[in-house]
Amino acid sequence: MQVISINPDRLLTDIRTLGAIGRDEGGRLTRLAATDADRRGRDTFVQWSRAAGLDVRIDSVGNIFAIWAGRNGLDRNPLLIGSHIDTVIDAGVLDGCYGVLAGLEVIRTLRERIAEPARPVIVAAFTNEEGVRFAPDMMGSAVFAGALSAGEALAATGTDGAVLGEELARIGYAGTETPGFFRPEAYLELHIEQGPVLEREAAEIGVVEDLQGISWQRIVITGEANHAGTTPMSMRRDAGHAAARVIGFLHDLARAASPPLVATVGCLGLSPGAINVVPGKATLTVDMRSPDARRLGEGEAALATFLGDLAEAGRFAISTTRLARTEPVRFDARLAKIVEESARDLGLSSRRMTSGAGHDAQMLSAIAPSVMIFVPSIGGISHNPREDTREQDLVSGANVLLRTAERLLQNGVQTSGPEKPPSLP
Ligand code: HGY
Ligand code: MN
Ligand code: MN
Repeated sequence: MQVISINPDRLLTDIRTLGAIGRDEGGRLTRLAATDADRRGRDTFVQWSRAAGLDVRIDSVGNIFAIWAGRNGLDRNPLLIGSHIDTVIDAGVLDGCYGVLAGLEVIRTLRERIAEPARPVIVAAFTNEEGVRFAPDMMGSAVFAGALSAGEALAATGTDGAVLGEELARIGYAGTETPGFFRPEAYLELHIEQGPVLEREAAEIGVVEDLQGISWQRIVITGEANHAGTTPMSMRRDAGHAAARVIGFLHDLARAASPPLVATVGCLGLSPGAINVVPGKATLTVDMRSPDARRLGEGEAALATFLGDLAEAGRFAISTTRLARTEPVRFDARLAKIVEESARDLGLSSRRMTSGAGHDAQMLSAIAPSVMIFVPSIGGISHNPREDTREQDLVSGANVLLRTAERLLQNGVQTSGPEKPPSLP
C-alpha cells in the first residue's frame, strides 16, 4: 500500500487560524460552549468543510457533522472521525481542535486520491466536550451516543445562568438532525496527550487502550458569617476553613491511592467574600478520576464520609450535587492494533497507554468500536495557553489517522465490537 501524507501546511495553518478565534483583549483564548466565540469557531469549521466539498449537517444539540458520503449517501455505516472545538478558559489551541482539523485534513487528502469512498467518511465537532459552562462534559457526544437525552442537555443551565438550548438557537446551531441520525461503523479520535508520558518516554504515537472514569460534583458548605475580629476561634463555623480541610483531605487521599486516583478542586468560592468577615458559605467543585472503577467508587465514598464527619464536628450544613459521572472505558482492541500497525508503516514509535483526560471517544465507544491516537504534549502541559506539540508530531499524528482510516476503508472495519455504554447521572 503506497504511503500517502496529509498536507502539513494546510493542517498547521488551520490550527493556527482557528486558534486565533475567541481571544480577549489580553490574548487569552476562550471559546466556551455556545458562546459567540464558539459560534465564530463553528462558523469557521463549517466554512472550511463546505469549501472541501463536504455536506454539513447539524443535530439538535449542535453537533456538527461534515460528511463525505459518495453516491450512496449514508446507506452504509460511516467511518466517523471526531473531537471538539469548544475550549476551557485561557486555553491552548490544540485540545480538541487538533483532532477535528486533522479529521478534515484526512478527508481532504483522501478525496484528492479517491473518487468514491468505500463507505461514507464523516468528521464531527461535538458540542460542549469541556463542560466548563454547561455540565456534564462530553455532552454532545453523550447525546449522540444515547447516554444523555437531548432534552436534558438542552435544558442544562450554565455557570452564567444561560440555558444551552436557548444559547444554541441564539448562535444559530440548534440543528434539525436527530442525534444519532447515523450509526458509525467505527470511531477514531486523534488528540494531544495532555500529559507527560509520551514525551518522557520519547514515544511519537500513543495507542490509547482505555480511559479513566470521571466523577464531578459540586459541594456547598454552609457555616456562619461572623466578625473576623470579635469571634473567638472556638465559636466559629468558618466555611472557608472547612473547604480548606476538604481540599487537604482529597489531596492526601489521591496521593496515597493505589490503583491511581487523581482529585482536583478547580473552583472555589467564598461568601460574602469580605476581608473582615468569617466566610459563612463555601462552594467548591471536585473532579475525581481513576482508571479503576472500584477505586473511583471508593474515593467518592471516602469523600462522602469525610464530609459527614466534618458537618457534624463543625456544625456545618453540607450539600453535594453530582455534575458528571462516567465509568472507565476500554477501547476496541482490533482498532488499537490497526493504529499500532499504521504507526509502524510510517516508521513511528508508539506505546499503548491510558487516557487521563476525558474525551468524546468514551461516549462513542458505547455505540461503535472506538480508539484514540495521541501525540506528545510538550512538558505534558494542557488546559493552559502554553499547551503545545512539535509540528512534526502534529503531522505524524494526522498521518497515522490517515493511514488508519485508509486501512479501515480498504480492508473493511474488522473490530472487537463496542464496549458497554458509559453511565451518566
Ligand atoms: O476534563 C477533561 O478531561 C476533558 O478535557 N474534557
Ligand atoms: Mn479535549
Ligand atoms: Mn480539554
